[in-house]
Amino acid sequence: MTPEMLFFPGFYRVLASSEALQIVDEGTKEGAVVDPVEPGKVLEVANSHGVDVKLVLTTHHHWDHAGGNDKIKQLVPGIKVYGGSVDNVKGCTDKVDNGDKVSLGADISILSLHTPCHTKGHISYYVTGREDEHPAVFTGDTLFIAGCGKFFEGTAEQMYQSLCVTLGSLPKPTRVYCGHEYTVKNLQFALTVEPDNLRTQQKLTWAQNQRQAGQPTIPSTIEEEMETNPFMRVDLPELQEKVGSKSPVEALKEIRKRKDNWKG
Ligand code: GBP
Ligand code: ZN
Repeated sequence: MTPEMLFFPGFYRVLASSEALQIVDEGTKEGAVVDPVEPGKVLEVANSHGVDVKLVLTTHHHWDHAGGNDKIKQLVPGIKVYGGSVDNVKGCTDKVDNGDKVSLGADISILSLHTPCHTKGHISYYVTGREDEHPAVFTGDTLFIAGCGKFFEGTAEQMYQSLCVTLGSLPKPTRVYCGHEYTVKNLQFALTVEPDNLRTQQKLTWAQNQRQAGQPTIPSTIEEEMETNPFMRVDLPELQEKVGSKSPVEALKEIRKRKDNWKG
């Protein structure tokens, strides 16, 4: 996929390519990269846009997210590499905890949100421009479009807190950038849980068209996820009922179990 300027002309923009997501402050051309697994390619894209990469935001310790950190440190001396304080992220220079803030360039603020369960120290990064405008969140393998990450290092209680409380409390228009393009499969699964959800049906048709045209289905928004992502809809009594559960956490556990066993 060729790099694309996805949105936010003005204070900042997000460059998305198959290699990494890049957040760029328009005023200073300073940039941050999220989970840069192939630093050579990432830096080539950054250079071609005149971007000076100052920092790395690592969502979690898995190699397909943190595996490029040592290399990018060699290529960009002095670069800061952020990662969750309890996640043991390769090459991490600056450990972050829930609520820690980092700034980038003139206008960008980055807030660390601890979103454990996929890994125990997983961090999602909430990014805003001047005056809290243009919110975006980089959710790694915690929140996928219409899905969520496997519970490798945590419980359904933790995933409920991460997805439905921490991420679910962000402003509705917040753009959601996740770590993998699983959208079509996730929406097909979502329809096994809620066959009559019109928004899910419509989004599946849209996502299939996007993929056929070689386009990404990312970003989504928190609002769209609340409408279509079964894992984020477990507060709804009708959804709990559909999966034979009596509480949000019990429903989340049941939906994850069904997804783990679903063959597609
Ligand atoms: C698919 O759909 O492509 N093969 C399947 C699933 C995130 S990557 C692949 C899969 O298991 N993906 C992981 C996940 O959480 N999926 C959600 C879901 O299936 O609903 N990873 O690469 C995964 O985290 C990894 C790396 C895992 C190192 C463990 C270690 Br250790
Ligand atoms: Zn992972």
